[in-house]
Amino acid sequence: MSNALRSLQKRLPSLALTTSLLLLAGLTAACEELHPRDAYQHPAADASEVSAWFYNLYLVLDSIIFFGVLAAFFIAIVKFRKKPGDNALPEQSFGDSRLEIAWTIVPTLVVLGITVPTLGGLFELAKRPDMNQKIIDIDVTGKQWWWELDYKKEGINTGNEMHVEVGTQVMLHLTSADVIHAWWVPRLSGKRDATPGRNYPLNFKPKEVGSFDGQCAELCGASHALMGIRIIVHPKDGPDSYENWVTRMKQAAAKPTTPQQEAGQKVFMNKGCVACHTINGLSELAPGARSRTSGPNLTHVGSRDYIAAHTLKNSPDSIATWVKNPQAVKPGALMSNLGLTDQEASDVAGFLTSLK
Ligand code: HEC
Ligand SMILES: [Cu+2]
Repeated sequence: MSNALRSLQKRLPSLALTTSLLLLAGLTAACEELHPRDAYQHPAADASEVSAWFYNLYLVLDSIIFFGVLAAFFIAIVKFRKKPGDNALPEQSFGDSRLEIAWTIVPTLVVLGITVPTLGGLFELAKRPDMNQKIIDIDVTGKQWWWELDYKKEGINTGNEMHVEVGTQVMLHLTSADVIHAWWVPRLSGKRDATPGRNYPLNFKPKEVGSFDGQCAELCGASHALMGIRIIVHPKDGPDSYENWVTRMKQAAAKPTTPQQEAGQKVFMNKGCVACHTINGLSELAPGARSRTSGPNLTHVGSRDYIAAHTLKNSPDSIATWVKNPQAVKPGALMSNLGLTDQEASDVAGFLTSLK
């Protein structure tokens, strides 16, 4: 045995101990603060509660195994360490059927203990919800690099920020317009692919009012990392209720009230924006207009928390930055750089911000 190997062998126990302690410290630190995408300690819907239950089950089972193996390891290195002056060959053993049976049965039981409940969980998640209750149906289309959200029954088309109601069943119908994307808002449900030509369901019932962030979970091109999601869960009553949001969204866009907003509206109508974006009550007035969905519907863009799929906090400044050079914000963004002047950019930003 080389010297290096021998010294490594000597240091092995302390190395193993340090690694385990570090791991443990990392785990406890991770448990402390509420991360916006932490599904396992703070699930906020029935579907994510199922995942959280399994996460915790595996955590317990795996910890038992991990610490069991670690204990056996330490016992072995202490008990069977070479004693000074003892140069005899250790006792040689050749096969032990009790041991072999044990290490066949125990892992089988562990695997079964994980598989059986997991299958139950899969069926639970795939169950079609009771259709005799209020259901919010939303067609979700993944696009490079944003999400089109279509509420067919309500007649609302919007992007990136999904609004739903606490305690009400949500049914998503996921597809894609280009490559494979994946919908993932961890605190509300597991991941589901959005695949071109397919329609995959994803069901959940939110239990908590608030904003929940997510992310496209499939490597889908240059700006995959900038394809975020936000779900806003509204209360059932009060000024901030889901029904009030629906009523607001069904209204046509606000009319410009200041000279800057008027100038901005002209930029929108004359600089090519209508080729890709719809503003209900306005785009129809453009020559040859029809509903355009290659870019997000902007009828109420001023009421979003973020723009460009959770990439920039919504503000007049960030809209101006975005429209002046989308690719600088989001590499490969499929919005043309229309060469707006600073004035045009800030006018159109003022106009779009007013569309609450
Ligand atoms: C070639 C099509 C196209 C044209 C033309 C276009 N856009 Fe876009 N726009 C897009 C796409 C695609 C996105 C989504 C980009 C992303 O998030 O990856 C977008 C996003 C936006 C957003 C952010 C919306 C949100 O909710 O995230 C704003 C604001 C916007 N465009 C304004 C404009 C304005 C103003 C013009 C005209 C000066 C314009 N766009 C011209 C395609 C276009
Ligand atoms: Cu994607």
